[in-house]
Amino acid sequence: MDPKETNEIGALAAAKFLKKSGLSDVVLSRIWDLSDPTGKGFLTKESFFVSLKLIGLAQEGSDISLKNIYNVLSKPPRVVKLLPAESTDWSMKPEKRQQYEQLFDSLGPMNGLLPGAKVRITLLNSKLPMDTLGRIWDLADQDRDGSLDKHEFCVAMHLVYEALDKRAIPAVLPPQLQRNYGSQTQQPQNGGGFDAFGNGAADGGGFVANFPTDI
Ligand SMILES: [Ca+2]
Repeated sequence: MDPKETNEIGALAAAKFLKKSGLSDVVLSRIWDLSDPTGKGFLTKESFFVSLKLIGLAQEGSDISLKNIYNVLSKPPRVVKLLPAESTDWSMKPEKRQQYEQLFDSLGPMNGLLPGAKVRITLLNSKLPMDTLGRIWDLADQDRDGSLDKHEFCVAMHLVYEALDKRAIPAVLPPQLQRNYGSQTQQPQNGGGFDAFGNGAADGGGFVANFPTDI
């Protein structure tokens, strides 16, 4: 046996990974026995997929047995790192949202929209790094029309303040900040993106120190 064989997953690494499913050790050891029936002590690529499928079955309450292995899962198996609730909760306090909404109104939206150029100045005043602001913009402008409506603006401001609080900006928009949080409706994703931060050096006039820090 070659322990460096890349297509094999050692027992320890596999166990660590499978534990992220949140299933009990009893269930996981049954899954392990079924996935590694000959007791090799490691999982091959195929037996790893078997174990994932069995996890999916266990998570939806089905029998974990090899005869169910071809059943179609109602949901994909969940094997996610369990993060502390604090770091995944991006919800905005109602009073904060209200303050962001007031700020939105004070910036003089046209037809309920603030153009990127206008928001850009406000965001630059936060003094956050440009790449952080660019990522915040990409997350906030959910319909990618180059403008922020009231909700998108609140998301942008919320992310700015969280970033100023040394929180890492998420790679995708957290569910709590999605427009239809709680409903199943998906926002249409249009092409033709707009990058408010990609081009053009900031002209000095933008850096007015009027970024509201008292929110
Ligand atoms: Ca938009």
